Amino acid sequence: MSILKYALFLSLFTLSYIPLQAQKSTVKKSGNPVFPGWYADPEGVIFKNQYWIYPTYSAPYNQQIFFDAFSSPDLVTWTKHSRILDSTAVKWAKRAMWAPAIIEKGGKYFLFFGANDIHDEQKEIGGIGVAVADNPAGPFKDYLGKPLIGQIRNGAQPIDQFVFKDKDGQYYMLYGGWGHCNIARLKDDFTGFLPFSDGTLFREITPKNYVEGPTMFVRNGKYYFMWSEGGWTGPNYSVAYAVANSPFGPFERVGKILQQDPSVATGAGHHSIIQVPGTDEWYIVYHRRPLTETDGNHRETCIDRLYFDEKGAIKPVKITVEGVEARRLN
Ligand code: FUB
Repeated sequence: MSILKYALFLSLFTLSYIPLQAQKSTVKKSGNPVFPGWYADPEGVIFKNQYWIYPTYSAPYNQQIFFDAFSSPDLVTWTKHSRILDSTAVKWAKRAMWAPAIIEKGGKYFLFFGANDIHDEQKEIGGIGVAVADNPAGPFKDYLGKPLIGQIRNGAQPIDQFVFKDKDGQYYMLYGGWGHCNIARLKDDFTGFLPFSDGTLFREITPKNYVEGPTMFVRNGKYYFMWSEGGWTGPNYSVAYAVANSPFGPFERVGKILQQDPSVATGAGHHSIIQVPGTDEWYIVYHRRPLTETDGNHRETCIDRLYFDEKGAIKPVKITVEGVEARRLN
């Protein structure tokens, strides 16, 4: 080979090699959405060193008759578990099966869900139900044979429940649509509720601008209460929060931390929070609508990082197309 030809070969080789190397050193990311399909109201949790997401199947109400779940060892690779709960296993649930929340207790997995989109408890059966399984991937069976909450209390539609375990081991349910949020003390076996000292079962803790989708977690001894604001079918759906010294508040709205970004997506809301156990690493799991879509149900499940400032305030979330870096659990 002549020197000229060799130089040409060398430069061509170098040119094609450099981008490949750069690509190899790029950190693996989840991308957003983290899995394909129209899925909303994602409940992100960790079971046995795996991440799990339990979303609403986002479709017209009469087609919302089952739940799929997704699991991942690292937030990047997701496995779909189809129809972990189906309306055929819940004789009172006919449609609009929404917004799952799940906890593990004593080796059993309890999946709480809304069903039937009730507006009048005198005329309709529905509300918040609970299903149980021996495995996070199901199959789940109806636990009670009837709704756990089938009434409208304090103006709250019985949907969008979240189950919160307090520091003393007491489980609470926070729930409610139509701009009202209630908290209730769950019985140990999740078959009903225990009265508060004033005899009531459902205590209203609604903060300013609350619409639906409550969730709660504790960090550094403080109770962070978060919720969705705006209308879920529109671009302005968003998430705000408050902080208190108790799960009952009082909750003074601090401000929005999740909302649309005109360069990324609209309607970012109805979220959940994952903390990597034993660390101060936090993720927000939420849904949003692609910029190309206006159909209310065209919602996708996404994950981004959640950060706090030095005073414990939640920093506004940067919603991304890239998603989060691979993060395995030990
Ligand atoms: O997915 C159905 C409903 O949309 C949920 O219950 C609301 O919170 C909203 O996200």
